[in-house]
Amino acid sequence: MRTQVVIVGAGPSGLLLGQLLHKAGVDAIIVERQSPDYVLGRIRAGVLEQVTLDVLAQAGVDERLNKEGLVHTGFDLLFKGQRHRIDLSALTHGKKVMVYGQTEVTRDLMSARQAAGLTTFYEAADVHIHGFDSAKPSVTFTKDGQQQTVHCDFIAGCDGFHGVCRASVPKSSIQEFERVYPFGWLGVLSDTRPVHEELIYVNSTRGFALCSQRSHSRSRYYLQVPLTDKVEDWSDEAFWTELRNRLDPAAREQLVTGASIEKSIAPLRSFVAEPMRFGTLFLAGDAAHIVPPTGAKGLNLAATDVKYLSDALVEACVEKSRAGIDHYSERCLARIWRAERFSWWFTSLMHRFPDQGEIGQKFQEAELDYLIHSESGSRTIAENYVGLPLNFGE
Ligand code: RFL
Ligand code: PHB
Repeated sequence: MRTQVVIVGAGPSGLLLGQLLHKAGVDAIIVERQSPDYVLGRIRAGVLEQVTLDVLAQAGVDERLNKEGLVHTGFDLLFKGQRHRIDLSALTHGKKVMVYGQTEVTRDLMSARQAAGLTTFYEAADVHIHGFDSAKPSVTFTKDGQQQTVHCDFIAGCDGFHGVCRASVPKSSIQEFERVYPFGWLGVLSDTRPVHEELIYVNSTRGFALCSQRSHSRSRYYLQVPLTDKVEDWSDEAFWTELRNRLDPAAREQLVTGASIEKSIAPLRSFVAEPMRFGTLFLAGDAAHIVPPTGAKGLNLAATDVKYLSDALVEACVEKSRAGIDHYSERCLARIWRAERFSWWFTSLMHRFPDQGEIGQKFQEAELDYLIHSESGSRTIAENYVGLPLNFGE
């Protein structure tokens, strides 16, 4: 088999790249280790920046999103038992975010790919990449017991943090930066009315909590938990009791509880691999970087990597220009480090660290108090949360 680009991974990065390349007339095949249902079963991101919405519109997958997505113009910070609104729109000249689950983005991209009749190999085993230090790379895998080889011009590594692409790069060619946080997020999805119309980010002496949502009748909540906790340790009742304990009295009153339809624990880490290009191999999304989810940046960063990568690959395949691919890594990394910084900072401000002590709690509360009362402080949070413009710093 031959194609112009092999995309490894059919998560949001891989599917979005496939769609953008298709729109520009570049052929691509996607190879994914899991089944479509497995990919759709992973409950992850919920908040999309305007830049991401623009890329999804360019890919032609914004119809349902525009109908069903919830526009949010602010969120609440809760600390010392009181809630304070960060008015995103007022602080950023009218910008806003959209609450629309990653599962739905993925579903829309899958449908568009299927409607266009494009090739995706799901449940591909033993995926390996070869020859990416040359102009003739290839990807091999086993599908239904048959060994397959796809020859191509470029490989896009969209295979997430545990994928094969980054792992195939010689250690001497890549530098990795990492911080693992001493806690995780326990997430619960439930078909209950959200406690509030906007998101609530909670700093409490019992640890961080987040009240998010997927629709007017589906809630998504998170609790900071020790890394040693297991999902089985947390009954639904224990989850609701602990969430209630971290909320303010008004929210506690409004909280509607019900059976969980998904419950999982995610570890938190900051991670960046540099560079993101190795000859004819390009990394994008979680394959190259991870942010702790506090700033809601992971999927949004994946979307901008993919925007830059599709522009670069189209330039290379259609216009025969190397400018885009030569600048890909540098362009992405400038944006990535800004989002890494914001996500690390917001995580540090909102979570309880094992060694912070009472003075650490006081420092966090004093910083939050400063941020909500200072216009420049509030604006700093708001402009990072809605997402920096694509040309920031250029
Ligand atoms: P994914 O989604 O991990 O997809 C990678 C795909 O590659 C496949 N794969 C392979 N395929 C072939 N061969 C191999 N050897 C392979 N190895 C792996 C995998 O099966 C998978 O299908 O990476 P991608 O596409 O880069 O997308 C990144 C996003 O998923 C991620 O950044 C976000 O979910 C992060 N995130 C959030 N981001 C936001 O922008 N806003 C949010 O509100 C937000 N909330 C979150 C989050 C992530 C969370 N968790 C669970 C880490 C909340 C949570 C709890
Ligand atoms: C979510 O709804 O899953 C979500 C929202 C905001 C975040 C992280 C996750 O910061």
